[in-house]
Amino acid sequence: MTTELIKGDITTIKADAIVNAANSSLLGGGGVDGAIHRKGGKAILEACVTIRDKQGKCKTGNAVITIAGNLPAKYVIHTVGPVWNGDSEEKNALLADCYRNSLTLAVKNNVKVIAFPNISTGIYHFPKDKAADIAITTVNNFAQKEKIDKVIFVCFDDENYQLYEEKLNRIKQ
Ligand code: AR6
Repeated sequence: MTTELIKGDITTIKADAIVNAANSSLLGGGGVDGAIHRKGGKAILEACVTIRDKQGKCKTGNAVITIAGNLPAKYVIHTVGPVWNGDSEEKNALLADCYRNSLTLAVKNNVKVIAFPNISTGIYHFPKDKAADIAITTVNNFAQKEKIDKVIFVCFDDENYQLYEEKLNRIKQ
């Protein structure tokens, strides 16, 4: 498994799957979730509604997979990050669950290239530095990582991009 860092909009990425930082309703919202539903079209929302009808809301740390509608990716993996409200081991573990459960779902669906946004670091206010450490560590420790060819970290804002650049370069050295 290799990792790649991109600065930009995840809705433009042609990966087998892009990950959405959703909320437990799975019915859309702002941030990256809003962008994915806007550009992907209503087929994604319909697929989310079908999942909700079957299983109810998506719990924090869990992930579900849908088609990607009009997006260049094949699938969207929707995961629900934790809302930050002060340091706690529980929140850290839930953010790690998002990455691990998304990767597990990717493997199950034969996804080889997967792109992640910086889950929870926008509207959910998770500290960016800590979130980047959790994301990179969890991806690198993923048990079945030989089944994934590439993980793309897509950073939308400068601060996240710089953090990931620094941390990924440190690992490579
Ligand atoms: N491509 C890539 N990254 C993006 C994009 C984009 N088009 N747009 C924003 N980001 P957020 P959260 C980055 O707020 O914190 C929604 O309302 C952004 O800079 O999208 O997990 C959901 O429905 C930030 O670094 O997600 C939930 O209610 C990162 O994506 C809630 O927000 C995550 O920011 C989830 O909050």
